[in-house]
Amino acid sequence: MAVKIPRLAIMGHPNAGKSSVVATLTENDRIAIDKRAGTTTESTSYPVVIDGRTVIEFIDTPGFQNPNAILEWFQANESRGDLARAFVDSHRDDPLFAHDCALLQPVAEGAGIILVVDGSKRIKEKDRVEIELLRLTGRPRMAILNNLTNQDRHMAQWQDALSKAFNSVREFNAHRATYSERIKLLEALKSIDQRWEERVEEAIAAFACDWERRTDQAVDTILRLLEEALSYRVTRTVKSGKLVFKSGRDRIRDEVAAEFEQGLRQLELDAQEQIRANFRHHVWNLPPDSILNQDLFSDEVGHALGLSRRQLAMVGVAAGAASGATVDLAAAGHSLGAGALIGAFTGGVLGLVGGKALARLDIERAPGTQRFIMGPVSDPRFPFVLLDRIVLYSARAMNWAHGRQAADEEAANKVPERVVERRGFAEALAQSQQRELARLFQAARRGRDVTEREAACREIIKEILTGVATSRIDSRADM
Ligand SMILES: Nc1nc2c(ncn2[C@@H]2O[C@H](COP(=O)(O)OP(=O)(O)OP(=O)(O)O)[C@@H](O)[C@H]2O)c(=O)[nH]1
Ligand SMILES: [Mg+2]
Repeated sequence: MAVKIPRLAIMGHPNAGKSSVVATLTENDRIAIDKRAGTTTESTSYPVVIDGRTVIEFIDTPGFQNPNAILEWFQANESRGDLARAFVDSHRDDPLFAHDCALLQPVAEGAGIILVVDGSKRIKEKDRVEIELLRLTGRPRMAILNNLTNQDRHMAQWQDALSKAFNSVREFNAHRATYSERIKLLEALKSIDQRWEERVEEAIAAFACDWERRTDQAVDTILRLLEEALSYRVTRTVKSGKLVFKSGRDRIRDEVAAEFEQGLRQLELDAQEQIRANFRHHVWNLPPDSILNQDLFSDEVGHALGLSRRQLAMVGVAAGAASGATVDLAAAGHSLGAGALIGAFTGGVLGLVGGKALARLDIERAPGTQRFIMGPVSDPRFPFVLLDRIVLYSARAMNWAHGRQAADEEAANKVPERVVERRGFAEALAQSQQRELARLFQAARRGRDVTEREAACREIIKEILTGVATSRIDSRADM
């Protein structure tokens, strides 16, 4: 028999977390998940399509309706071999078993089984019935222990009961699983049926390739954001008549500064949107105090992210020396957070703002008009803050399991508490890497060709992103 795409039916009690597992494995956050039991009422197939090719397929199911009756029938007919198929064949027209036939249909057609159990609950008789029933189907089968309420005391008992009946038993948390944990689960699928090995290998390779491509796309988005933000300017031409009084000048200056800030915020939002879509998220939950909820120019963001003053001075001087110009970065040692900088905007219509401002304002005078030009960003700290924030956002997009959706994190069954570091990523880079980035920032700010600098920075940013998507979720994703 030709080996087809691996298909796996996800079975288990109502509310065991079946749909959550499917959503996480297929990166589909549109699958209905709810704290009430009975959310899934029909079996639905979710193929994973990569490059137009289905590599694996998961079938979300509502679980059994009459497990006792099925088990009894299986036990009475054990000699008939392929029991799932035999059961479906002989109950096809029985309305009492319409639901169970629909559930067993994919299994009858050869699908493997993933049983999802809530390992935090005690094993009950009906669990044993289902375990035995699934064993008797003879299909390749894996059991997933989803520890919904973080109670370990029944886990050993589950392991014991499941390992006797399933080819593989794994702990898997549909809310916390990272990319690498998803891959590990797929790896384990290889062992549940040798005939699948090659196809599962292929599926894993496709997943890995796709992830790499998405990571590269995220790096692209980040580089573009930085370059666009650093070359961003706002220009406003005003009739001189409107600038006779100081109040008029101040108003224009404030408006131009506000537009400048708003433009930068929008660039960040656009980049976030691309990254969110790249990692296929439609919903997720940000804790109210998340640094991603704070304004880009707030003190809190300015303090938590970016380089320390000392680091900045170190890379600033070096970058300046290398390019023969020290104007921008020499002031680095004195700079405050980005938030303080824009607040310290005092240049007025005369234009020169000084080392503490986000950007300088120039005014070009022509007969009858004046042109206000704000930008590009001159604060050497700002691009590092922006980089840190978009990396944080990416970390969240990469690590937020799709089955978690916008789960109520205050619920009793929430994920483990962790101490969240309130620090960015740029600070932890090697000085040579910080310097490399500072050079790119400076070139972008000066409107120079950045292609030459980009390659090294691309690698640095990719290294950061790769680092955040390992088996342990980087706690900073919760910042
Ligand atoms: N904390 C936590 N909650 C989870 C996890 N997996 C599922 N849940 C929650 O458990 C509840 C049920 O999840 P579903 O995925 O809808 O369960 P189901 O087995 O598909 O339920 P039915 O379709 O009703 O049979 C939801 O409130 C989920 O958010 C998990 O890994 N951790
Ligand atoms: Mg469901």
